[in-house]
Amino acid sequence: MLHERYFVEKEKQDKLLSTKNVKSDFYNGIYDRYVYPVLTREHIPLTWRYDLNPDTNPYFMERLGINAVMNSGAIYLNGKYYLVARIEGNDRKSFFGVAESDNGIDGFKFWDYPILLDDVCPEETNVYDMRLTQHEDGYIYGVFCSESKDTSVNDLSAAVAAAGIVRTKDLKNWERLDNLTTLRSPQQRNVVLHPEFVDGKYAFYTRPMDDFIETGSGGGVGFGLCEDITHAVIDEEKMTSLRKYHTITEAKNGAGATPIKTDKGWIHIAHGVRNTAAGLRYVIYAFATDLNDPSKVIAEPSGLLIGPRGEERVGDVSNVVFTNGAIVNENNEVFIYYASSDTRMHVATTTIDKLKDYVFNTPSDPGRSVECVAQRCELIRKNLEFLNR
Ligand code: BGC
Ligand code: BMA
Repeated sequence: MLHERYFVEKEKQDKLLSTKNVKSDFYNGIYDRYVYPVLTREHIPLTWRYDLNPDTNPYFMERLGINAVMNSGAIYLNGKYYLVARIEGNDRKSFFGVAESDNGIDGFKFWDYPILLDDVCPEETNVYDMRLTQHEDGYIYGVFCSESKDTSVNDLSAAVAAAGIVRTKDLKNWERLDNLTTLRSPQQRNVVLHPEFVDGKYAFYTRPMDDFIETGSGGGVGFGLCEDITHAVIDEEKMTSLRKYHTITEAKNGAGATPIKTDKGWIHIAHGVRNTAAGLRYVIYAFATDLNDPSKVIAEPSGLLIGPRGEERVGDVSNVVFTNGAIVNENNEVFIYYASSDTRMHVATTTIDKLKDYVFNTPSDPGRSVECVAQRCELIRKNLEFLNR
């Protein structure tokens, strides 16, 4: 016999899962935002949290609670929208789970089990932020952050971040490959596999960093090639999108969604971080790279594409929006999945045409207030002329 509370909780969850999403009244012409998040901790199946047997759980208590659902990789397969979410337990450990939807904006439902990775790294403590890449070699790759305690120093919190790599064909059976080795960068986070071979090699966007939190001399998003994906080693990392003083990427930046191929270039949706009195502020920005040389930046619209707004600003790590997945469907509609404040997942929708217009026709940041005002005055002048013509 199930506990009576089970039925109450089940009904609440069924209602949540069947709630239709609607566009919010936010407008910028670039993308639409939605009223409801697409995934929250409330979306996690009851079977993952409760012991349903009243003999062993007479009070119908959560035995293994879930704290947050965030930073999700995304992929479109056989007409369905899949998120591989970062799920964080009450124990602070993150893991991955697949949620599936028919339309990409609502109805996301987790599969019966989370992903149980092969236990190949005894020192690995935490995993998070998987990027999914449908590679031209036929596999779907998942590249994620694999975090271990740094035992080389006498500091309880010291950690090392590396890029873990798995591959699959069906999101069910995952083969764990060696972690990425970058010969010139001691730590890596926010690594993304490019979907095509470059010079016959696997190409990764990296994020060279000297330290666990600080990128140190790391100048931005890196790019490196490797021959063998099963033992991935990158020697030289070229720089692509750079960190810049007094911009949204001043403290750090990192690749987000797997780059989107368009006729004008690869479109990248990444994150930029600046430091504030209230801690690190994460926003989402976009840029484009050359079709023939995906490390070469060819368009850099000014400032942020998505910043935390309204309730998105509040959560476990407030004032953060973060993306590691986007989907393009057969109608060239784009679904940008982003988490707010390390707490919940949202979607913003646009189209390839709008995204191209945004990336290639938005002026770039001139870098100084006075020039930014001049740039704006020029826009105003043209507008007033247009209005009075
Ligand atoms: C957390 C991540 C965070 C990173 C750097 C990790 O321990 O799990 O969410 O991005 O630290 O602050
Ligand atoms: C990290 C990221 C994310 C997280 C963000 C804000 O550096 O890798 O996991 O969303 O910080 O806490």
